[in-house]
This record gives sequence, C-alpha cells and structure tokens, in this order.
Amino acid sequence: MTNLQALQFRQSLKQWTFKAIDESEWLPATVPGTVHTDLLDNGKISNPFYGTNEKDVQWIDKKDWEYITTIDVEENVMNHSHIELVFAGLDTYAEVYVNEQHVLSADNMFRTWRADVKPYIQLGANHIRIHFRSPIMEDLPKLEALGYGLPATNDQSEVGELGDKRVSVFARKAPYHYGWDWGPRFVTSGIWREAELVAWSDVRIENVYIRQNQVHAESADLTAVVQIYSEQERQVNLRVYADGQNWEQIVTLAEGTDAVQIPLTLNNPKLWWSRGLGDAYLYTFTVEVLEQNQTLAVKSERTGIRAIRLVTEPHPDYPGTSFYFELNGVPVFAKGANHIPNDSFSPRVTLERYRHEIVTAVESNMNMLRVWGGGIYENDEFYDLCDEYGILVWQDFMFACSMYPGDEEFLDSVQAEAEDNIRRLRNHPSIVLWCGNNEIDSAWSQYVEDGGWGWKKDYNAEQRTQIWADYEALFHELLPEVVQTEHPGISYWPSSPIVAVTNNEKQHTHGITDSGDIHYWGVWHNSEPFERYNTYIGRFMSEYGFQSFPEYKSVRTYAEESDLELESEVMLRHQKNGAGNRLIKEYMDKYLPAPKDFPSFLYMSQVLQAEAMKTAIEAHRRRKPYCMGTLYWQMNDCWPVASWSSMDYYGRWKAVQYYAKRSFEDILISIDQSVSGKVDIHLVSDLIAPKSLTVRVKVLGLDGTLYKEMPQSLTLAGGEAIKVLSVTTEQLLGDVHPAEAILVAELEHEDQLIHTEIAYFVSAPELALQQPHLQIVETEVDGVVAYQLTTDVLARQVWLSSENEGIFSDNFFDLIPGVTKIVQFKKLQTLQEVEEAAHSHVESNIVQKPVPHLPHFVPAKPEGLQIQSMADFIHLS
Ligand code: BMA
Repeated sequence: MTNLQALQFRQSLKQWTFKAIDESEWLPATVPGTVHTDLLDNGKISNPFYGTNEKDVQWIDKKDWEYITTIDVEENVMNHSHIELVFAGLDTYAEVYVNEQHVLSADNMFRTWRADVKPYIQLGANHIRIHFRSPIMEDLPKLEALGYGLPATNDQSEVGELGDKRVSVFARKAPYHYGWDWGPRFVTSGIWREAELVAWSDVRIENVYIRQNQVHAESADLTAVVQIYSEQERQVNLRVYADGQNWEQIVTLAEGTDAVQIPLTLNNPKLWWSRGLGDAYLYTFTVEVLEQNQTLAVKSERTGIRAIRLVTEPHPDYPGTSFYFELNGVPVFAKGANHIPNDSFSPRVTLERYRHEIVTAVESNMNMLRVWGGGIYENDEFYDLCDEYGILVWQDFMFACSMYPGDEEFLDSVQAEAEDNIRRLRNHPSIVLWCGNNEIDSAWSQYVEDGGWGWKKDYNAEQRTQIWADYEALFHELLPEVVQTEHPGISYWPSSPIVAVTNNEKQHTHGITDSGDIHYWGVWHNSEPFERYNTYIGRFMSEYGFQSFPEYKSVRTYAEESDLELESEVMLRHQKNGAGNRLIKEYMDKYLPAPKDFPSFLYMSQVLQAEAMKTAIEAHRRRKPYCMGTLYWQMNDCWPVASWSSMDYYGRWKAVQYYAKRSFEDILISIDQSVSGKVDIHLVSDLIAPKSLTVRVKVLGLDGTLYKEMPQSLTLAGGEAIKVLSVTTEQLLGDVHPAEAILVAELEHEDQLIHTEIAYFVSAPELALQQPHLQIVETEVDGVVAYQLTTDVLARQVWLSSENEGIFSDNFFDLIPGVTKIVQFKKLQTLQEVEEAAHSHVESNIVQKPVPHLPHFVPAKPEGLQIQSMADFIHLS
C-alpha cells in the first residue's frame, strides 16, 4: 500500500488564542476546549466546581467569544485540488472565517462541519477566526417568537439569572450544559472537538460502512458500503481486506460522490460477544481504491461481527411482550448503568478517564451502558472501548425531559445531526439500540389526561396539538427513518420508557407495565420503601436509582471544613436535587444506625445507596427471563456532587460500585427475604454453559458459632434463574434470637468457594453491633501483595481505603468472626503510564490488529491503607 501521507494531508489546528468579543486582550486557548476552561487556565475565573463558584461564572454564556489561529500552508497542500476545514464539533452558534472570508455557519454542536476553503487559502500564513455567538442571546428571541415556553424540567434558568426563560430546547447543544438534578449550569461555547485542515486530490473515500446483512456461526453476509468522491468518471479496482481475506471488484466511479457496494462473505466468522458470553473479537476492514495498480485512496474501519436483535414478542408464559437483546442467537440479560458525560467540560475527558469508566463497568461485571439523552453522543474512544471490552451500548439521541420545537429548520438540523452521528458510530458492534429520547413520552403523556409530569395543563388546546405534532414528527417519523436508512438492522426505540407506539392510553409507561421498558423512581422521588423494588418489576428496568455523597476526600475538593454540614451554602450547591438531602435522611433513619458526625454521614449515605441498589438489581435478576435488563441510574458524575452515581467525579468507587460488582456476577446467589417469615435462595446464571454448584446455607451467631447448615448440590443450566431453597425463618433460626443471628449463603464450584452472601433477620439498627477488632496480615497471593482480614466480632461494611487511587478486589463487605477474608489492591495507572504502554504497542503492531486491553488497574500495594467498619461511624451503645 502506498504512503497514506501522499494521498491525503491532515493537520490539526493548534495554537489558538481567544477573547470575549468586547475585549481586546487575546489569551492562549486549548483546542479542543471550552471558553470556561480557557478562562480558568488563564486565571480569569476560579475553579467553577469549587465552593459556590458556579454562580459567579454565569456571565460567560451571555457573551460572544472569538477564537483565532494562524496556519501555515505549504506548496504541497496548495497543490491539492480540495482543501477543507473540518470541525468534529463546534459549540454551538459559530461563524468561521478564513483570511476574513466567511466560510461556514454552524448551529448544532453535535454535527461535523466541513468548509471548502480552497478558494480562500493562500501560500504561507492563513488567519482563521471563529465567532461564537452567545447561545442564550441567540435563543431568547426564539422563545419570544414562539410566545410560550416549552417544558424543560432540568434547565436551571434561574441559576443563569434568566428567571423562567428556559432556552435549552432551542439549541442543538448538550442538554446537561443548562443544569440537571446532578449537574451544574455551565453553558459552554468553543471548539469542543478536533479542528483540522484536510487536503486531497482526485479521489477520496468519504465513508466505509460494513453493513451486516446476515450473521450466522458458519458465515457472515456483509456489504461494504463505500462512499467515494472522485473528480472524474473513471474505472477503478476496489479492494477490501480483513483478517487475511480479500475481495475485489472493478467499478466505474461517477464524477462526484458515489456509493459503491461490495458484497463480502466471511466464512466461520469470529463473532463479537458481550462480556461474559465470549470474546469481543474485532476485525479491521481496509478499503483501497486502485487505478492501474496505483493506490488512489485507502481507509480502514474496525468492527465486530454479530447478529443483534431487540426482541419484543409475546410469550405464552407471560402477559405482554418481551424486551431483550439477542446476541448471536443468545438472549442477553443486560446488566449495567446509565452513563452521563464524564465532565461538565467534556473536552477535558481524557482517554484515561474513558478507560476508567469502561474498565470499571467490566470489573463490575456489567455488559451494558446506556448513553443517556441529556448528554452528548460520546467520543469515538468511548465506543472503541465498549467494542474492545464487550460492553453493549444503548444509545439515546440527545433529547431529554423536555418538549422540543418542530419547525423545518429544527428538524433539518436534527436530521443532519442524526446522520452525522450514525455514520460516525455505526461500525461499532457495541451499539445495539438507538433510542429517541429520555422520558419525554411518559412525561408529556399525550393520551392520559392527568398522567405524566403535569406539563399539558400549562397549554391551550392548540398549543398542545402543536407540541405533540412536533414530538411525533421528530421521534415517530424523522429519527426512525434515519436509523432505518443509515443503520438498517438496528432497532429504534422511540422513548425510554415506553410500552410501544399504540397511539392510545396504553402507549405510556405509567406504573408497572408488562411490555416495554420501565424507569422506576418510586423509591427515591416518591419515598417508597426499598422493599418495593421486589415487586415493581417489568420486562427491562432501564432506570432506577438512589443518591449518595462522594467520600470525604472528594467532598473536600469543593468544600472547606467549615462548610461540612448538609445545609451549608456550599453543600447545597453540590446537591442539585431539591428533595435530595431530606430523602437521604428519611431513608437512613429507616434502614441504618445514625451516623455520629458528618464524615460518618457521607460513609453511611454510600452504604444506604448500595443497599438500595442491591435490593433492586437482585430482584430484577431473580425475575429472569420475565425481566431481561437492569440499568441503574447512574454510572458516573460530571463534577463532584451528591448524586445517584456509583463512582464519583474523580472515579472513586462508592460502596455501590462494589455492591454492583457482586450483584452483577454472572452466577448470582441471592437471598430473598421479601416475604415476611420466609427466606428464599435463588440462583441466576448469565452464562451459556451449565455449571455444577453447591449452595450452603448457614445460620451463625454474631460470634461465628455455627447453628445450622443446609448444603445442596445441583447443576444450574446456562441462562437459568431458579429458586433453590425456600424455608421459613423459624426453620432456620430455631431458638436463636433473630437479632443475634447471621444468615450466610455460600456458593461453591468444584470445592472452591466462589461467593458468600450475608443477610440478617433484623434491620441494621436492630443488630447489636459491637466494636470489632480487625486484624490485618500482609501476605502474598500469586506474587502480589494481599491482605488477610479477620475479626473478633461481626464487622459490618468494612471499608478499605488507600491514599493512592485504585480499587480493592472487594470492599464494603461484612466480616464474620472465624472467617478469613483475602483482599488485594489494584492501583490506577497514570495517563503517562497508559500512554507509554500505548506507544510501545503502536510501534510493535500494525494497525490491522485490534488494540489489546492495556491494563488500567495494576496490582500494587495500597499506600496508607486504612480499614474501618460501621462501628467506627456510629455511637455504639
Ligand atoms: C431520570 C433521568 C435523569 C435524572 C434522574 C434522577 O429521570 O433520566 O433525568 O437525572 O432520573 O432524577
């Protein structure tokens, strides 16, 4: 193959400076970036995440900003017949000038923008200027012209000093920039993704799509859909290579852009599997355009070969219709979480941070993330990692909790946005669903007069008709059509949650429905007890959640010692859900002993959240195959805050992350105490192969004395969920006092203990906790430092922490006297270490090969290891 360099020239635009339009001093800027982060880097604003600083930076979004740079263009570039400026993301209303000639108007943050600059570029220095108009000033007139506001529940216009003028819905811009119930309001502007000068001549491959028509174990029937631009009509040879196979076809290219289809058959393809089911094998397909053996253009795309189907069908055993993903013929129980952007200023998210999130998902035994509609279509790296690690992606379009306009200009913009993003992402095998929006169908509730969030009553009949017509045009017509055209074979789901598009009152997910997906927020928003998770179960639980606080170390990054009380101004700034603190306190009073001070409250809030999520996840999994998915709200944070996240902004695992890891194990043993006076033991398998197991149920005293033991051996079929034991509390306890007993369910495979579940017969406040004396002995397992933990009396919620960042093999677990627990630590690799590993990888491999997993966590010794348990955080009586 010829040198790629000669075929196409690419140079990223660096060395930008910026200023507010009404100022004169140009300051250095980082691209990709945002105005906010550039002001921060130049010392013009203080850290917006700290204290109450959020309110002091609200002026930024009311101004226009300019970015300039100079690019030197040499003869070899000038000689190309095409020279373009390509912006992978402009946020949001931007005019681009080259040597003061206007070349582009942009108005949608999610689009890729290209400008033909050949006529304006000159040899030597060229001046590039981008003028960003204030997204607020741009959209206020649209609100005025409409004459009434559209619902936008999470738009914190008041924080932005705009009163009730919510303009977020008019901008095709990340909804969370305007604030959310876990997020601050930073309405950014800037060149938020790569900006490049690209030049080429003659022929260019614009897009390669490896369409998967039919995939079976024996063969995969694929089509390479190749979009090629040619300056003239010509006959060329098109060659496609993958994994040692190649295909060739002679085609006639028309002048201009042409789409060429090359059928490809892969025999015995190595299939792509999600985590837990098999290897996530990836192929790299390279397309080459040749003319008389001369390479004119070449382009590679990586993809995985898999058959994917969203199955929504009736089943004789259950009412309603199913909702599950079938991968290569295997029904997949989806386990995971909802993903939000990793930063309020998303250009700051490094590859390392993406790796941290995806590796955390893998370490937590997940197989799916939902890219939620209030954020961004994520960077390529996010999906690359999901491809590599076998994490399925439920992909929302970026619409959430609001009603949107439906005028032609808006719809055209959304159409282009959907096309750009689907074309960018459709080769990722991880993407298994496109979903129209988050919660809008149920919030508006067109067919149930007093259903939903009460939005409809604010509008007259005419306005209501218009708003719903706009909704349907977008989510029932435009978006499904684009998905059908651009990504055939992948399902479109109009809104999460929805029962199905029925155009009557059965459409919306209100209450427990036996079709479609469900967001269940009765626990939390409606103060319903955790126990309700045991019965509020549908076919696919795509959202449910419970808040907690970040750990002390993280809180101290935004609050001083003197701010450390729940209702301080600083703490309230970092609790965006109005009822949040009250709810945490209410539930904590009910389920846990009272924390002794503020740091203890932080710890206890994490235990509380973890208990809630465990109840939900395990109840959902026990109902397999009726229920086939559980995605808790939410995986991550975009700043340090009290929220529903399982790891905080700094990537620190909260208690719930460790709980999720256990509750998502591919073989689950679950203790169900939801029926009073009864104990049921369930086993759930998410594996394909059967497994021989022994379940050992024990009743112990708080000092470790064994009172009862009930062993049982069985073979658990692949994919099966069964109840293995059902006993009364009386049978288990005999004479033992319920407050003095521990219920243990051990799971063994081939004489190896693979999991221990612990439960109690009374609630946590009723357990007579004593101060445990935890013993810790350093040892080695497989050449890596490990710790043996033992205790004299029951230790609840043992929390290991270290000064260096990383994760423990287990954490927030109960320790029983007489049992030795072994834990290990893995430290997080720094970005530099990851990069060094990546470079040595690039040098030693050819691009064709899938990137192997570079370790993100490496076994290490924790620094300043601390070990505490619940007794340290409460007043012991
Ligand atoms: C769901 C999500 C988010 C929100 C969360 C917590 O509705 O879709 O909009 O942050 O609940 O309230």
